[in-house]
Amino acid sequence: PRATVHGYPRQGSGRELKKAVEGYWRGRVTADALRETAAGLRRDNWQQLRNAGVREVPTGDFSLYDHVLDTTVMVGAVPERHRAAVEADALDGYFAMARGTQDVAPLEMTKWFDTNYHYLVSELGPDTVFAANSAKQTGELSEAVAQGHDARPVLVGPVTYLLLAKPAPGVAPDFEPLTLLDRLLPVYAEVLADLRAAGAGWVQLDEPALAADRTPAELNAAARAYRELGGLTDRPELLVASYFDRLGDALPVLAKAPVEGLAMDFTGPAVANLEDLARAGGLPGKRLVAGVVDGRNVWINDLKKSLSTLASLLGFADRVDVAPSCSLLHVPLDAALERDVDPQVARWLAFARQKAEEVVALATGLGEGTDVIAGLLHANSSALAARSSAALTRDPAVRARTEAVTDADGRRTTPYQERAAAQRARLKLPLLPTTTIGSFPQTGELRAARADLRAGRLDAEGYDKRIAAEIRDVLAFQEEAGLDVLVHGEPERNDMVQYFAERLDGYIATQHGWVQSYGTRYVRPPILAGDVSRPGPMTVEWTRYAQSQTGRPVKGMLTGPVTMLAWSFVRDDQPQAETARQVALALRDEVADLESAGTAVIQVDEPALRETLPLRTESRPEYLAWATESFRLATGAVRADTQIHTHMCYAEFGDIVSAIVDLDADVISLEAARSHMQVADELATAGYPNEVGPGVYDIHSPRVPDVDEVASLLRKGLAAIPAERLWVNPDCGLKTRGWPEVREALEHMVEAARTVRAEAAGRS
Ligand code: THG
Ligand code: ZN
Repeated sequence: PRATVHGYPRQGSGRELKKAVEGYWRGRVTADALRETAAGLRRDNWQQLRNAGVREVPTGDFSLYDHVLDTTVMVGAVPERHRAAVEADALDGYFAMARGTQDVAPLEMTKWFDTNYHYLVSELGPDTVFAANSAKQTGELSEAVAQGHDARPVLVGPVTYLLLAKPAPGVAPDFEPLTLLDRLLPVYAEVLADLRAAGAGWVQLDEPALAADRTPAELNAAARAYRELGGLTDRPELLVASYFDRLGDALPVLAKAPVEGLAMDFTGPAVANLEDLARAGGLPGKRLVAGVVDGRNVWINDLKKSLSTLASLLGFADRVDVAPSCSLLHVPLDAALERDVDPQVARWLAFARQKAEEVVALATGLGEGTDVIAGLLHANSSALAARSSAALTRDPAVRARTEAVTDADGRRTTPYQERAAAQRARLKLPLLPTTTIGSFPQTGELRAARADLRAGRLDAEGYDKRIAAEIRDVLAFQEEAGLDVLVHGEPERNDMVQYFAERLDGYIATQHGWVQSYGTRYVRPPILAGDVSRPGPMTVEWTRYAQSQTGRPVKGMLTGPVTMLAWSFVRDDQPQAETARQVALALRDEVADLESAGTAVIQVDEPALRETLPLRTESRPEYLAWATESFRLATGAVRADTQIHTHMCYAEFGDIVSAIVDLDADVISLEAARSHMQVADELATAGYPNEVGPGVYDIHSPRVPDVDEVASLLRKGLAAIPAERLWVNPDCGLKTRGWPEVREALEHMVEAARTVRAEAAGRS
């Protein structure tokens, strides 16, 4: 058996790729220098894999921005509006599609399945003409071959590519890109022929979309696609890869297809693939690349368990090779770079480099017998045993508390109607109250102050003075602008998850654990390593300070349990529901402390609630149950006259409306400006009983809306939601915006609220 991987982190150990690309954008790095950096990173990655013992390396998985955008270029589906830029200069045109220019909007960005990676959505229509452009794929393959590697190009498969696309602007919204399959397949055929000519023995076609719920028509399309590609004569051997969940109904389709191999995921919910394979009669005559090492978490593999999975797979295919479940793009590069992680925990960690070593060990054990890897197996079992018995992972106090949780703990004792009356009496807000989501612009000065604090150039006292001054400025502006419920602006927070992770026991931080979020933007997700508890208040002091500076209510701002899990690496040794409950109880204590400190309005944000929704509908009810339970557990203990807010960053929440109702927050703010208040209609139709703040201006754009524009959105909102339950707020936090535009936009928002408030009062 061979060890291989589907893809590897692109950024380099010092995020060299980010620096080179951003340098190129600023005109400080030439195109040649950028290409040289990129080639060097690919060379290092292949060498690193080869050194680990991987004998078949991936190519084409590298990207200057996004591999789905690379696929759009490969099939010639450049949108009309970007064509001039691409023709003038391929590289600048590529970045124009990714980021837009002064004149043209970029492609839309969205999440790659249920990961935290974002891809650029291609825009297709009935007039789309595809044309093959294999240069990037053949070029990278040739590099690897020239460097002496046995390489396997990896492409986004045609079915997944079309299923992830959307109708181009101006095209009927019900246009289905999948109808373009017959036009797209000849382009893939040409790319496959080019890759064969460039020396490819195998090509991998990634079809993760087939691991989600698919209609019979979509499955038929997949069958047709692989019948046609498999039927080509001038082509390399084909490996169709799926990951993130079981193949389900797509398994018999691919098993029957005339392709030489399948790569399948056997981790997490996708372990069901094992039974499904048995039921389908295996993959006779095919190569199976078994994804037994979880490619999405940071924990060492249970090698013995994987070996036994592999052993049972041996009977199912002609040849079984070993791989991570998916591309290693989703994990940081190298755990060995972490010098500050507790050595006990360090033994439990496997990032991309360590996962490559794990698949090599498994392939060796499978092929040559476990004796050959006895030392590794022993070290592995002892690390796993240490992890499961460590005090960090088993805190009796935390366990006792989660076990004692009852359903009643997660329910406000008073129904919404009565709470609303109590809150009205306490807060004395006008009709259509105005507020913001929480963060205000994070200026360069603030970031510099934080860097100075870390570097020891600024002491804690000096830093706190800077933060306090910023809070006073932010409050003064809000009072002047006439906002009703104020925020302190979160100047003390680097990131809404990291800030809390640093203040909770059970979480650990990394120094170099960067993972690509989109383009040149990376996150360093904290790691949920142990049982979670709160050593002390996390936000009370700054919230109390802010409240002491104004007579108007200041919101307490927290990150909800689902988001605290979704933007971290979670434990794989207990159900997520248990981890969520631990985080929820820690937040519950914070909520109680804020309430005792006099905070009348507390917002618990859950931007990740919708995006974490499982791909398969069969898994959704269980997820939504723990997601909503943990939110209610965090917020359920407050008094009737304490107002709980939540915020979510998206307009498409159709799948989770009933979960939103179930949160029983007093007020929810949502994105709506870009969808023209459709959200308000949808919530009204669903019978949403509590208060809503559909965002009246799009913070994702620097454009300042004028008063009339906001007022007309508000009137639209009023058509769906009664004035007593409608709030006025922007779409999202203001952290990424500049002060001048924020000032003007909020002034316009308040004026629009006043106008429409007067109209509403006149009517009643
Ligand atoms: N926090 C965390 N995870 C997230 C988001 C977040 N995941 C989803 C979404 N928001 C991702 N969005 C972004 C937006 C900006 C950046 C990264 C992800 C970003 N990163 C800096 C960079 O790459 O230069 C690094 C930031 C840092 O120094 O920590 O700008 O809000 N946890
Ligand atoms: Zn938001």
